[in-house]
Amino acid sequence: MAFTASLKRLLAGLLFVMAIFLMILYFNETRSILKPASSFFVTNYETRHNKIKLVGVVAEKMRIPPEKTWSYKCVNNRCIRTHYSSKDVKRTTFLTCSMLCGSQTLWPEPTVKSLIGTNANSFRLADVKYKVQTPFKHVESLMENAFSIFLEEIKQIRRASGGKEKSDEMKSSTRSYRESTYAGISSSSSREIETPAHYRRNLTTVNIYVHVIKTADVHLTMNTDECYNMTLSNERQIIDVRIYANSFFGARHGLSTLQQLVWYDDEDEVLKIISTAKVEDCPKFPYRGLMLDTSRHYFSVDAIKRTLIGMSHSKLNRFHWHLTDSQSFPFVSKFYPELAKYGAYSTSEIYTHDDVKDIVRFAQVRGIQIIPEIDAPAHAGNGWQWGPQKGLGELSLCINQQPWNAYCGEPPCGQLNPKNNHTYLILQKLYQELLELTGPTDYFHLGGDEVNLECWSQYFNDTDIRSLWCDFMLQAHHRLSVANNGQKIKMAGVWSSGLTQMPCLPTKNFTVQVWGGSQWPENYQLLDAGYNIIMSHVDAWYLDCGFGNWRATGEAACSPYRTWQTVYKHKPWHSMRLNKQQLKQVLGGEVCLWTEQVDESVLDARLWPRSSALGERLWTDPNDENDYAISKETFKRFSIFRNRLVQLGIKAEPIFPKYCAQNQDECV
Ligand SMILES: *[C@@H]1O[C@H](CO)[C@@H](O)[C@H](O)[C@H]1NC(C)=O
Ligand SMILES: *[C@@H]1O[C@H](CO)[C@@H](O)[C@H](O)[C@H]1NC(C)=O
Ligand SMILES: *[C@@H]1O[C@H](CO)[C@@H](O)[C@H](O)[C@H]1NC(C)=O
Ligand SMILES: *[C@@H]1O[C@H](CO)[C@@H](O)[C@H](O)[C@H]1NC(C)=O
Ligand SMILES: CC(=O)N[C@H]1CO[C@H](CO)[C@@H](O)[C@@H]1O
Repeated sequence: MAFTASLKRLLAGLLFVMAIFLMILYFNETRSILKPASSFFVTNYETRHNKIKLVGVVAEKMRIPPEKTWSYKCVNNRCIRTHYSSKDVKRTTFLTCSMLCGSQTLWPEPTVKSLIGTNANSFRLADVKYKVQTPFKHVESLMENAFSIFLEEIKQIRRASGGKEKSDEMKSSTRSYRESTYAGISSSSSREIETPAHYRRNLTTVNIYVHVIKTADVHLTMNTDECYNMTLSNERQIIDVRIYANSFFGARHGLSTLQQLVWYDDEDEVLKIISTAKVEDCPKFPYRGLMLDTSRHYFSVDAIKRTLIGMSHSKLNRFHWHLTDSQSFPFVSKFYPELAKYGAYSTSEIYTHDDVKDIVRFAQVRGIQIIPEIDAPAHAGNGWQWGPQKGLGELSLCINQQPWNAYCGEPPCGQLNPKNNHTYLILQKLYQELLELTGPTDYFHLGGDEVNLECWSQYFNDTDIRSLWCDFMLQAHHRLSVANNGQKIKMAGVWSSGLTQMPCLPTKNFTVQVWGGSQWPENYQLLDAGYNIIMSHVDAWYLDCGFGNWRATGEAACSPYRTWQTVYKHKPWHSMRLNKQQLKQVLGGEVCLWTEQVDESVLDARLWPRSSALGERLWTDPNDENDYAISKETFKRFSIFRNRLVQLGIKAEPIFPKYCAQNQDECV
């Protein structure tokens, strides 16, 4: 009794505190609804050539506590956790052990060759020198920006591990110091107390030379050469890093690999880098995508940037931005602002031209192309209501019509009017401004999925309603060329559907993003018809699945949850036994995050680290000997990579208990 009474009092107290907290939140919220940037801090870079804002977005309070109670020992290529008691021997941190003991830790694993040394040097950021050698000015300035990001992220990693900005300066206090260059770390020899001057002598200068040789192109295409090779060599107190690539994109991948050879040692309070390495690396697939739906829920520019940061480290290179759908229309068109006015969830849940430009530049310097999609003709309702008022007729039909399940796949309904010429003009203008914002491309997504014939047949009595879809897609495709200054865009993307089985879209001009099951016959049918395809199989690469049914009717078609192992092990080109020609038609794959049940508060956890599993599947396409098990070595690398994402401010899901992260191989 007494217990429940005090419990009640405690609960009442808690409720009161929460109420106050919520009130404070509310008042803060009402003041700055637009960009909830208060929890983020923002760093700007300025380049020599022009002022570009390359905002680094990192969660401020992301801290990984140093594990002062444990030291790690390399035994038989495994790091063994031991209790740390002796205060006169320095502890070996988990990362320092893991980076130098056993198999290398790069994610995604390099494809051609990777020899990673097992020695490390300590360095200060101030002693990192950088030189880019390229005849191309644009490449040079982008590489410089990429390098600034490299430095800034290393600072962030240090900060997240409890290191201070100051530690880049020389320490003034005398401190115990263990050898910074490890010659096999299983020895636990310690050194005497050393002076700061001595400490300085043991720091290495890191010279990074980047050579971009062949192409001036700074816009990603399906043919971009993303290969690079990299060597790290160590002579005395100098480490020379040489990165060779044919394009900016290859060189940037090299820099991102290099970053994975750097870590912060929270015992020595110093940054460390592997001292010797040789890497040759080339992606297996040119299209390595991640799709985010910003219509079911809105995501802030900061949240999208965080997503791009995760992608850049996972070597994913296409951000497919499912910008609009029938639920909302957040894009503010210069030509037709009515679309957002009638279609956005609120006046702050919008993307302006400046927002898109900001995101495009943020992505480009991270090696990522932005591929916007205005889904059409289906999945277009809210935002398109104003036609009749402006004398343009019905632009979209069945908007919000009930019962929804008669007229669309999910509420609310809406499907563009295929017989209104104004509808096409609006699309053309939207394509035009999006192309201006995202830059030259050889691939543009037209949507095209899940047309509901019942919706249209209420209005039209054509003998074959399906041909309305063909005509619509061909007209949209024509308008795309007009929007692109009359220049044809090599490939237009459409989602697969029953309609892509009709041979009406020319196979040379359309690429089909296959989202049906990996066993569905459409996979073969589309390949045999001659289409290039991008795979987004619902049974492996849909990240929104497994969170139950969000509506009263209709089955939870999408369950269960796709684990990172499912994402990783999905290798359809293998299970489908594709021949050489068919394999050539597979441009790559894409994870999709539909956001009926996702908003910013859970975004990171839905995407990461599962999307990174796709990163390795498409970059490396590792040949697992055993189809059923994922190797211990993969678990180790993935766990370390996931922790890197956390250090960078991404709230990635853990893949197992922390005990298993600390005790390599013991849980798998
Ligand atoms: C590494 O890049 C350089 C410069 O392109 C090239 O000469 C060399 O052949 C490359 N090495 C390999 C193994 O590809
Ligand atoms: C539709 O509009 C385009 C310009 O956007 C025009 O060239 C074309 O003639 C129009 N077609 C019809 C049938 O009105
Ligand atoms: C249906 O077709 C008939 C001619 O076959 C035409 O007179 C009528 O206007 C059409 N109705 C609609 C809704 O298009
Ligand atoms: C379709 O592709 C072919 C071959 O690349 C090209 O010649 C043709 O112009 C394209 N058509 C359109 C409408 O883009
Ligand atoms: C590990 C390492 O390089 N330690 C060196 C630190 O500096 C002293 C003095 O220069 C050398 O004797 C150590 O070998």
